[in-house]
Amino acid sequence: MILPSLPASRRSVALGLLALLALASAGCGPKNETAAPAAKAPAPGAIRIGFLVKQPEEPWFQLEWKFADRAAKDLGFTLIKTGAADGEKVLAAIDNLAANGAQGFVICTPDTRLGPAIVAKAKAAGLKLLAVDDRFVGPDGQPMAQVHYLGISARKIGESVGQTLAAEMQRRGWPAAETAVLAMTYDELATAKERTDGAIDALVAAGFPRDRIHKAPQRTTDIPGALEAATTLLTRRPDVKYWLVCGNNDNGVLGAVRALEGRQIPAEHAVAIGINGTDCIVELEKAKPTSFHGSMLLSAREHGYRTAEMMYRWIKDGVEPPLDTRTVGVLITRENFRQVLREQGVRD
Ligand code: FCA
Repeated sequence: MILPSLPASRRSVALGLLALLALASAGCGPKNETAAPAAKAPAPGAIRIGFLVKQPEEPWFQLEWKFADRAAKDLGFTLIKTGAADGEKVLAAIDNLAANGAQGFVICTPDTRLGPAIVAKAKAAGLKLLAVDDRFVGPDGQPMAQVHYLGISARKIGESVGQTLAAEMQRRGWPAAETAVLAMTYDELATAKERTDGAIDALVAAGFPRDRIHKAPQRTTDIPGALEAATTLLTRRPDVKYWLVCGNNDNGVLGAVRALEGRQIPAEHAVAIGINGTDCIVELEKAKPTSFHGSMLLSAREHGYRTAEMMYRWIKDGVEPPLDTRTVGVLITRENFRQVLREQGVRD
């Protein structure tokens, strides 16, 4: 069962079923010894921590894993990495972690509405839980504030994208009447919506006309999904000469850049700024500049190393992590990316 491909109504039914299944396994399964709090903390070498990510093919998540691996090496615990692209895989992975003697896990869920099912399952298995990147959403559609979370300051980072786009437009002397914004959106995910809303609001605050801001909703958050959405939008707006591009992350913006190229729009007629800074390195290294101007580099170290370390301390010493931790982003461009990536330990 792949939930993201189901229509919205069927999806909520499927999610409900998953939640019920998780609850059922909590109540009716064989009596679960691990559900009771451990009498004493496990020895460091016996600590096993899971790290589940929704899109293991995305460089961002590979880097989170790389930093989590480093934490495991430094602190002496075992890290169990799993890619889980749908709800069924997530629930199976949690079972697997419990069977393998893990005491907790960090997760970027493939669907934030799986939150209640994941919480129920983790509780039944006696596993500690920390959500990273994408915050769980409860049945009321609100963030599950009681679930420990580390994510980005999404709105602020989006605003920086918008401010940078406005400044680049001004520097190039593009008239507003010939310029438009292409916002690659994925509003189903709160952190993604906050990012693009922030970028759009900052552009409007800088004086950009709201009616020249066009949203291209992505069906999937990978490059093909973005390419398709951007191509549809660009085909409908052949009159625009200059484009400013923002989006949820690097892959969304890269899809738009490929779509602009497909429409024969010259690289110097567009400025595109991504978020992550980790999935655009090849793009920034290209000898001939594309319209991909830069990206807000997030801290994969904080999201990978720090979350794993928080989980470790929680299991070993009983130190509960803060409920809500937010991280910042810094702009990287063709001019500074090599140096910043080196300083951040992303690249040697
Ligand atoms: C979400 C996005 C990722 C990354 C992360 C911090 O999970 O899908 O690309 O931006 O937030």
